[in-house]
Amino acid sequence: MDRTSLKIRLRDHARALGIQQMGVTGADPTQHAPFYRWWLDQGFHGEMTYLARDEARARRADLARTLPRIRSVIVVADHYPAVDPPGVPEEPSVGVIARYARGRDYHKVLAAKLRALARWLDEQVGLDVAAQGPGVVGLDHGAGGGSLGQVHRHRVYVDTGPVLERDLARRAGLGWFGRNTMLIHPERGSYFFLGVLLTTVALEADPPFEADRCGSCTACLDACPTGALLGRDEQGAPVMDARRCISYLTIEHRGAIPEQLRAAMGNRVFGCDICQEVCPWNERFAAGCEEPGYADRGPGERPAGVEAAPPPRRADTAGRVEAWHPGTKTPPLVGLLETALDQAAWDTFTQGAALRRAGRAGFARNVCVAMGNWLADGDDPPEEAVAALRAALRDDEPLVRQHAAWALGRVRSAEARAALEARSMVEFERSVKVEIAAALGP
Ligand code: B12
Ligand code: SF4
Ligand code: SF4
Repeated sequence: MDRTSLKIRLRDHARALGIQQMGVTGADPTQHAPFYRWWLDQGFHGEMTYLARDEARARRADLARTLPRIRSVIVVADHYPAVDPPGVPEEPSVGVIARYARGRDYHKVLAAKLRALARWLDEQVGLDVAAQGPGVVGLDHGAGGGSLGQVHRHRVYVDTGPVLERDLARRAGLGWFGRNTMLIHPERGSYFFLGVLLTTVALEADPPFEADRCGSCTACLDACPTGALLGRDEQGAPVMDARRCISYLTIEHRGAIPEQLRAAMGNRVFGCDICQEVCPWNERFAAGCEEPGYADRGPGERPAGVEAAPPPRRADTAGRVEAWHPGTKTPPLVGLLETALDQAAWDTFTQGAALRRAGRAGFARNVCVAMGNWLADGDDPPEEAVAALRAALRDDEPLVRQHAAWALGRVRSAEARAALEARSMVEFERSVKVEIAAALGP
């Protein structure tokens, strides 16, 4: 089979596995290494130090360091549902979880599909070998420089290694870099995951996507509530200061949320889709998806395809097999905070889900901020909301207590003030004491 027909059949097989778009590019080193370095030098990556390690940076620049004899890169786009109408959800008592994280962990779902694709590729290469007759093992499909006698190798990455996935996707023809830094497909918008299969099999490359279809639009820049999107540089690269991005703050950042950015988070408790929601390419093309695992879920439900975990063994949770949680569809903030304050409920809620990455304390921190935004300036805060924040003020983690104090400080009620005063008598952690003092005011 020649390289072109192999690619066509590979694409058909990808579709059969539920992958909507696939492209192929060569393994030449990236042209974007200087930009990437500049971006790190500005400190825009914040605490994501894994992006800056020397070894990982060198591997991003040249994939042959990851897979010697690499010949091709297969890039796939796996769509997740764009379920809500565009726009900021108006109900501040409900938490907003980014669309990509409402179902099953995409790393696992997509990596499984890519491994299946790699196995299929192996079988095809094997068939070719058989067609050549005995004695020819691991035929290299490359035109020239074929290395008979060598076994083919593949590596699968879904956001799990030093690979510039969006650069490879553009090179493989899947779309362009929007001003919001997302890779946008001209017929599907940007609500998709990227996955990459590095292989020593030589396949025909697709033409890269050269156009920039943003035109004069700046909707994403105008809509970003924290000013994280800085526009394009003189070469045309879209620039983001990740330290200001709500996605970074709610998922990757481990410490306190900078106070000046808390109000801008609104009711977002995990990730952010605003710069995708306002994008005309999503307004026009975003749709549902076929992958059941990515669907959102109701109260107490696990993501589709995730089996119940064995009962926990810890003494404090012994005997509790399934704990309640409010799901990811329209979860009330109070239910989310109660979930994040209870280890068993948190474990159930995040089982098999990308949500777990924020960590229990990080997620509780995010929900406290959202509750502070919801309850600020309201004259009659719901009793259960204040009760949940008071419970958060007793959490083991200072990070949670600190943000609970901030939220209670925004609540105008005697009960909230009394809770802060009582805690100030026993609190020992400096960061929390400072937050309580600020909340109580002069
Ligand atoms: C770190 C990271 C983040 C960080 C930083 C994001 C960022 N914009 O850099 C944070 C935590 C903020 C983040 C957020 C999100 N992320 Co993220 N993230 C990544 C990760 C792991 C690395 C990205 C990276 O290296 N950033 C550094 C910058 C410099 O690199 P870059 O974005 O690839 O940008 C390139 C261009 O600037 C280009 N460039 C350079 N010169 C030039 C010149 C020209 C002319 C042009 C056009 C371009 C260009 O060079 C860079 C490198 O190629 C990737 C997975 C991966 N391994 O690639 C996922 C990834 C980018 N994230 C993804 C997703 C889904 C998200 C969120 C939507 C999640 C959410 N809903 O909250 C948000 C979106 C926020 C946004 N607007 O980007 C998807 C994106 C899919 C897509 N359609 O683009 C990826 C690919 C993961 C995956 N496997 O699906 N993410
Ligand atoms: S994900 Fe949200 S905070 Fe981050 S750049 Fe987009 S709009 Fe701004
Ligand atoms: S909102 Fe406009 S500028 Fe931003 S990525 Fe979409 S088309 Fe480009």
